[in-house]
Amino acid sequence: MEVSSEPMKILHLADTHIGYSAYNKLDENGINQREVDVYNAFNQIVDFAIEKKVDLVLHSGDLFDTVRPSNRAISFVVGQLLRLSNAGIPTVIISGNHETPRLRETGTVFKVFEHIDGLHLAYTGKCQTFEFNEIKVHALPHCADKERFETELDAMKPDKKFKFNIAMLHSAVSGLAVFRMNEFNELIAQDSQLNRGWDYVALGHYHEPCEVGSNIVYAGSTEKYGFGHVNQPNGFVMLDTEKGKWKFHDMKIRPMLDLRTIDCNDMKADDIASAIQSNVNKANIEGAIVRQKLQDIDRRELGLLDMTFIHKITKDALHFELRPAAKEAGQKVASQDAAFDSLEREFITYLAKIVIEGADPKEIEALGLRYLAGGET
Ligand SMILES: [Mn+2]
Repeated sequence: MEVSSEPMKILHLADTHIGYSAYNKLDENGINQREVDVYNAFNQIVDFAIEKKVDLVLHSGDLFDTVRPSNRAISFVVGQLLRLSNAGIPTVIISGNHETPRLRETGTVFKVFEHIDGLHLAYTGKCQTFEFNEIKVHALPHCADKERFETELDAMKPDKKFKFNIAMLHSAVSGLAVFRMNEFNELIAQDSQLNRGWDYVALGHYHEPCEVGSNIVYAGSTEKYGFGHVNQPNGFVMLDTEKGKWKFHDMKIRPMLDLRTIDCNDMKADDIASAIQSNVNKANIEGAIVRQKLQDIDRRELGLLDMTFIHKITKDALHFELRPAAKEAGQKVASQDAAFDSLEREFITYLAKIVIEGADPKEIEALGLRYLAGGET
């Protein structure tokens, strides 16, 4: 058999978090609008892959938002993977920390996809390799066990028999800079573990697209799942194996706006409402997800804020939230906003999403929060 030496166009994406939903707005079919937005982002990328006739799709983990996605989320993904399969586009997917069960007995949603033609899955906590002509993909999924992850990662190396070697993993990266999500079960790779002569490292986990080292790339997330990376672009990466060059493609998604923080010191409720109105008027909030931070607001004035008025001036937004950081009598308190993406909050959110076998979630939560407060790990 003659092996083709055609250069390949590879699409790298990650962190699609299918099944994520938020806020109260429903679409015309009664489905949570943010859940639909997250589906739409994935759908857009599959459209692009088919239209541009890409040769290979790599998904670097957190395909799903949870270990047990809904039937709707699963059937949506089956549909999209079949579209790629029917178009003759091979796809490699590794599991991420959001969808990997802690215990094997829980079973994995990835099993559902095993019979799709051209789909290659790595989800059993060990590195698997897949070959596409002169390209070899070394795919390391999330591991429930950190030591296992280290062992697998350390054993990975480019195969010189292939022209182009790609490593895929779903983890934080630590080195001169640190790229992490502060998630309870995240794994961390040292950048030295990634600098081993790979032609490309397709990373998932960190939701902001960025290059950690030469051709070591986070594709970023395809949507925004909170205000954590509010000002960062969302999309995917296109990689050209001939030139070894990659390019980030920005996608059009629903706007998320963090309005300018209002310093509420010495302000009365009416003045604060006017300041909010002024911020809202300056922004285009139609259909957007909007947050307004109120710094050092007096608790009394917060209680007097005319919420009917604020609701009226923000009704065109998909979602509008106020984030007040109250001022205690005579003393400044740390902004509640700082806690927004805190480890504690992340931990509680995470617990709510997972199923813990044989344990009381409330006890786990209390225990975890105690550890976090004590700085123990
Ligand atoms: Mn993620």
